[in-house]
Amino acid sequence: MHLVSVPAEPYAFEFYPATAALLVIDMQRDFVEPGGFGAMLGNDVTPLRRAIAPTRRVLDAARRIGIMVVHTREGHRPDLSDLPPAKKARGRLKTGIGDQGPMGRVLVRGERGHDIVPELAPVPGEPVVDKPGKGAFYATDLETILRCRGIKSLLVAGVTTEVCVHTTVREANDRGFECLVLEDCVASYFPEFHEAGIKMIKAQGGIFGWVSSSAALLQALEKAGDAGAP
Ligand code: TIU
Repeated sequence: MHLVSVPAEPYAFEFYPATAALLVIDMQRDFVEPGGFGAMLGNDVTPLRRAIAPTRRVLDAARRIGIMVVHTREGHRPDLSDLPPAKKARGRLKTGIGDQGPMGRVLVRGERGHDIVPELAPVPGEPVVDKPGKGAFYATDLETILRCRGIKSLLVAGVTTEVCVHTTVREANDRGFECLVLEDCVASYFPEFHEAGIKMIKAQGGIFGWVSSSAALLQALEKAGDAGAP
């Protein structure tokens, strides 16, 4: 099993494919397509869609090499019993979480809007973690799933940079996982938040993670000869 070394900031990110997982965060229609939750918050979804293609390239490589892939989805039970009243009330939205929107009930499990975009759809064997909050470790079995596979390193893609990606990477870092955030595979509705969010991760010696790109990761995997194949 070969060590993969990815040029990254603040310094090279090193991992073994057998103990790494690609974590694809909340690439759901509700965030990246018009008419979903993101749009209802007043956002233009276009910047988020730019993360789809590079994430797909990384996903293809992970599947080929045998790197574990885990998907997350933000959303709630149809009876909304796991929706905190404070989250429901937030934003004073005309159409909010649980209400009927153009893609079904907003951020509700089983609805069209809640599902992952077809380009990045999970395949059998890839765990999908449904989460009621912004962080993927809060009120989920993600940590158990990762520990059972001996995962130590996380390659992170998804949306949005400063909300669910940041919260999840912070949670992961506190639990001892090393996180490489792929700058072009994460996105925000706000370019300035994306930029600042990325800077925060890698500042202070990589205070809670590393930052690189999909191209750098793919090249490093190639250089290692896709050597982590189990
Ligand atoms: N609004 C926003 O930027 N994000 C979220 O509400 N959820 C996620 O980031 N997934």
